[in-house]
Amino acid sequence: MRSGSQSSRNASGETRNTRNVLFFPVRFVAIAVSMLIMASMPTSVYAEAPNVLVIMADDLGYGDVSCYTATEFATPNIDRLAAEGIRFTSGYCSASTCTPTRYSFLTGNYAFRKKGTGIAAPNKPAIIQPGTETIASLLKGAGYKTAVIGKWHLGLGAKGVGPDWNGVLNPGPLEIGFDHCFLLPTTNDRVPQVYVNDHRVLNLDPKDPLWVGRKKPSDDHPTGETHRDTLKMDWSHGHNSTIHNGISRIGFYTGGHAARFRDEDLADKWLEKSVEWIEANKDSPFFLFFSSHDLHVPRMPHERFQGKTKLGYRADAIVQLDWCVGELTATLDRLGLAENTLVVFCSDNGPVGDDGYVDGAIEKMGSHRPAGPYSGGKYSVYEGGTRTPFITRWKGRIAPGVSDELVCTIDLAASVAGMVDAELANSACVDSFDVHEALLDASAASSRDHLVQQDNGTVGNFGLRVGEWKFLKHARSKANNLQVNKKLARTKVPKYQLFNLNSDPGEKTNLIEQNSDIASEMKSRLEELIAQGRSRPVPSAAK
Ligand code: NG6
Ligand code: CA
Repeated sequence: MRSGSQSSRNASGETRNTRNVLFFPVRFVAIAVSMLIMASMPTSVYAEAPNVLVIMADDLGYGDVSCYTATEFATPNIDRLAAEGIRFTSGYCSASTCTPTRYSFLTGNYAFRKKGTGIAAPNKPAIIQPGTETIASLLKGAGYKTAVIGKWHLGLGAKGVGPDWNGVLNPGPLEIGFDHCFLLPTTNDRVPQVYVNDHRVLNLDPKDPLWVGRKKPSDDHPTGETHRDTLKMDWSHGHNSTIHNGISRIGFYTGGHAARFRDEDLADKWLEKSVEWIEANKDSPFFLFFSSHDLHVPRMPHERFQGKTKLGYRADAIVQLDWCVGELTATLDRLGLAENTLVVFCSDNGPVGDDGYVDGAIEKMGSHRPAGPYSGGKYSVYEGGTRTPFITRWKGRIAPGVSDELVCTIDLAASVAGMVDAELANSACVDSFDVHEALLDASAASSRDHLVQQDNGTVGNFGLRVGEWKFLKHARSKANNLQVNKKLARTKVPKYQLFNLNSDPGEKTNLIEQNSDIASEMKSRLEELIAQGRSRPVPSAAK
């Protein structure tokens, strides 16, 4: 199987590389010959350079979809994806906040290795420097068309300068391997509420320039504090600065009125742009990073989804996300691409109840458990912070199943490189493991035997999972040990903890005293993984 797929990857790679450069007669012969070669191969083996569609949800927990543990509402489209593909029970993102997970998903490097990878502020310059190998640059190098549509939150603009909102927003995604981007540049709760199309803010009227800053621009500037009674959704903590669409945000901005979006329209816009881009690029291999803002606060789904569940806008936003997944897969079906597209569904961090707005998420939670059986959620290094829904589907190639193998969003870079046979330098994507065999086969073992989990930035809270064991190191005596159905609270935590995830998935019983040998071994391993600057082993021939 392995050697078969290896040679076919080479064959299909050559076919793709010749796609745009050959003149008609040569091209015709090349196509005819390659069709003959392909016809003689089993189809499942021929197509090892599929389109790649990564759908990343925002703040979606392990228990937030019905093919995992949700019972209070249904996510039929995500469930169908899982039923047609592989549902991973140990699928992770690498951090429990957005920016570090997205950084490591794209670069294949743990975010804790690089300063400045915590939750990015509105005027943050580009975090990933041009020249850095990313999942997008790897696939672009392999002949793919590449795009990111949706939430970015990885900074824009030059180091020490930041985004030039009225000019060219460079560097950004286009400088690290994407051919096209259509972005929510920061988060939906951070200013400004505008779209970025490639290098520019879309629909910006030069006569109404956009200003973004940390300080109130004038004494009479309306904010969530001064005009609280006008808000359509109140804030609970933070989020009390500039008001747009009846919702006050983090940070201040003025101008750019013609460019501003309505929160209710975001999901439709991501979809519209994605369908447009897929249609335009369906004849070449493509990589689309569909980066949904759902269900990040302010949770303000389109009117047609408001009230769809009994659980308020948090779950309504999940239903909206599920609808997007359905529309994306329907688009693949309509264009005949489902059997040539690997779809990966994942999340950027675990769930949170009240993340700064009064949207009833906690009050209406009822018996729903957003993190499923796990403790913690967004901001924490307990399993709930990073163990999230993780699904792969490739119709006709992946046999449906459930896998307990360890896989992480950070592995997607090396895995797609392995899948399409693109060369991955030892110095690139140093924490990304090629787990593509496990991603494509529920019975295959993952090449990843451990995973470091982090919270936000470089504070120093870590989790290390090895097999059934989970070791935690907390840098401070208090941490976000939140229960998702309660208000965010920092509680006292011991510096080190050890849990057996098989017998205690909820990480309730600290076994550090009883298993001091395992704990000290894992502590040394964690220190080593941090200190050695990489975790993917260098092949011995290259040492
Ligand atoms: C926090 C915000 C939270 C959210 C988070 C980033 C406050 C009080 N809290 O600082 O609302 O925006 O940053 O979320 O401002 S993430 O999913 O993009 O990482
Ligand atoms: Ca997030």
